[in-house]
Amino acid sequence: MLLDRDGGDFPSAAVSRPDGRRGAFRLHFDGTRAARAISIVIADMFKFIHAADIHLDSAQKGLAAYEGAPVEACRGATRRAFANVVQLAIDEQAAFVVIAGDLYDGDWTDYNTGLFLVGQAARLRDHGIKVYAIRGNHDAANQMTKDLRLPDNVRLLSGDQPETVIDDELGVAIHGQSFATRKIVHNMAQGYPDRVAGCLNLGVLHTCLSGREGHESYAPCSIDDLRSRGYDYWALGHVHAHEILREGDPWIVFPGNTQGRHARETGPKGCMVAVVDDSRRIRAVRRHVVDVARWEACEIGVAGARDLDEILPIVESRLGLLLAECDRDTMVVRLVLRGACLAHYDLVARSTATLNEIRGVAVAASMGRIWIEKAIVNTTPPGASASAVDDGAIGEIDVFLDELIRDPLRRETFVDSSFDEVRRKLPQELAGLLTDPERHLGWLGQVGPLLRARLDPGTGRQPNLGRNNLDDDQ
Ligand SMILES: [Mn+2]
Repeated sequence: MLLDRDGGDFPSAAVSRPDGRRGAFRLHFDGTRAARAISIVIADMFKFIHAADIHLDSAQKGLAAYEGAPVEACRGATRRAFANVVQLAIDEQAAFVVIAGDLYDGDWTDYNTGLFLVGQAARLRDHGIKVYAIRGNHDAANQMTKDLRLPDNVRLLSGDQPETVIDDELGVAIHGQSFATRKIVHNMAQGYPDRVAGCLNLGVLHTCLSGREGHESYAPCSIDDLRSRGYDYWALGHVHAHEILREGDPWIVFPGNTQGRHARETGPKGCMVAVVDDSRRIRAVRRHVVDVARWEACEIGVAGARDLDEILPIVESRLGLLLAECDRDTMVVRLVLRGACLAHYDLVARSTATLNEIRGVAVAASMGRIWIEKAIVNTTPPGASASAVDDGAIGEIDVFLDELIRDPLRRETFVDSSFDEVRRKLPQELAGLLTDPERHLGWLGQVGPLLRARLDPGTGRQPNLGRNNLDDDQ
């Protein structure tokens, strides 16, 4: 049996007791006696896992459109990340797993999603591990047209009203409520039941709290609402970025999602392991990383670079650093180039070639582990306001573009009127692309250099004129 040091002088280890309860024993050495007496102290303790936003079978957005993208490596990433959660629960001998909503990305396209979950739940059941789950906005009851019976170790909490499940054996009360419909805008936490005396009290809730950036107002509530319930740990879901809002009295935790799904869900993704001591108090909470394909954003300064040849080695060394820090099999990187440089004109005018040169460097430097999802060119011409010296027609255009870039209101009015006719002719799903302000900024940033490259012989460059480069990158 493996013994590990438990922060003190005595080795200890988790054990399964004959009565099925989990505990820990510590060996106490009495050094004063010639023959050392060893006593074994059994202390009740258990662990639980808190995960949320698994989004089973969610697509990895922004990959499929490109030949050579690691679509295969990323397909099934959400499944493998969840299998890692299950394996973690088994390795940690957890008593139960809490899933705080959005287990599914939405309605299943077929039964395979559900069958996968049945298989994983059965793995947990075979190790005596229970699952307590609620539905979130993505897998709200009214969103799901298909269903499967789950193994009996899984308890899905009601969407009709908040309910409490008590595990007498462990002395745990789990309070929670599923989303019955996708859009729940009232404060759910206020209706949660009172704490159960003598138990460890867990609240499971899918919420945006009081509005997190980029999230709509789902079941909003305040930290005070949560504290007022008197629970020990709030297992939250919905916000995909990991955040610990309180470290005790009570613990309030967003584990974040288990697998990033697009370029804005960057960095390590995982779940929480909580250790509960023999007096039903949470002794420790730690995070465990489970994602399999890592999304990263990487800004690279290329100020002063004269051409792409000078930029590629800079990119290569930065990607080398990223690679050294990441132990996942696949990384998907959105790259942003910044800085005033002569290379700017070429980068913008030949954006497709630039992107693919950079992809080539990434693939070569990483043995195929890194895929560049996008290379966004946010460079500027050399000399901060070089355009100001140009008082001809191009100079006027530069000034106008500059104003649009600086003034959001004017920009939106301009874009609205310019795109009005195009928008009416486009199918709705494409027309939506024209309303994204970030996209507008990106386009405007490219217009000046493109015009300059095409019209101004002073730049000495003749980019290929037959291609429309405006929609390449943004
Ligand atoms: Mn979610």
